[in-house]
Amino acid sequence: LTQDDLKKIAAYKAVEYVKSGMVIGLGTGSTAKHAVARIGELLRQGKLKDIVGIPTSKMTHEQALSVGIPLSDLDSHPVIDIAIDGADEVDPYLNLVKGRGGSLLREKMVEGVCKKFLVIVDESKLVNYIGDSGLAMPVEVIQFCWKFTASKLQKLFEESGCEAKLRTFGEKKEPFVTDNGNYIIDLYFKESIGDLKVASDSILNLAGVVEHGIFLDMATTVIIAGELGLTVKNK
Ligand code: DER
Repeated sequence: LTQDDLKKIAAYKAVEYVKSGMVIGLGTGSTAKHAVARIGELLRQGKLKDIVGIPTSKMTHEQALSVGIPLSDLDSHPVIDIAIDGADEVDPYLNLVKGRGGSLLREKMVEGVCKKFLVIVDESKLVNYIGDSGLAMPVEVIQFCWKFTASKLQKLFEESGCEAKLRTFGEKKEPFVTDNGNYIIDLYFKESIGDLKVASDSILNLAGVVEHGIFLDMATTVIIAGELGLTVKNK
């Protein structure tokens, strides 16, 4: 089984929780993409009816339109039945790192108001503690004086050997701009950042910060697809 097969298996399992008439938060990334496609397929087959999708990015908005999912937004649907989304890291307490695809702000807004937040991952996303993967922990910041904000973030976690980098893309290393017109500062840690609530609050305390990619105590169910099969962990 390829990693994408595993992502698809987890995504299809999550869509089994979707019932006709529900308002569904549609996640972003290569795993959530399979869930969006599957919902569209079930709508076309008439196996699902009266679904309203709330996309978490422009990319997901486009994909959902292309597979025929009727869309709306949080202004019209401030409460969501189920959100389905991937994650970059999942710790044993079901805390997450998200945002390596750059959609963390809209994801956190949508997934923060849903009755059930189903996280779909392949087993490579499981970590012992947040930041353990050595991969980026994203922070969405305003563009104004981003260097100042980046240096504040780096200083905040200097005991954890933090390195703060502006996310860029392409040949010319252009700054990545989110759907919301902001920049992303990726934080890389050498050691654990300790208490996640303290870390989260201290990041959000910085005026130039919009949101960060630690999703604390938000997942209600994590669906993990591994070589040996599916595992469903509930909060
Ligand atoms: O960027 C994001 O928040 C994505 O949802 C990410 O957390 C998971 O993306 P993937 O399914 O492509 O690994």
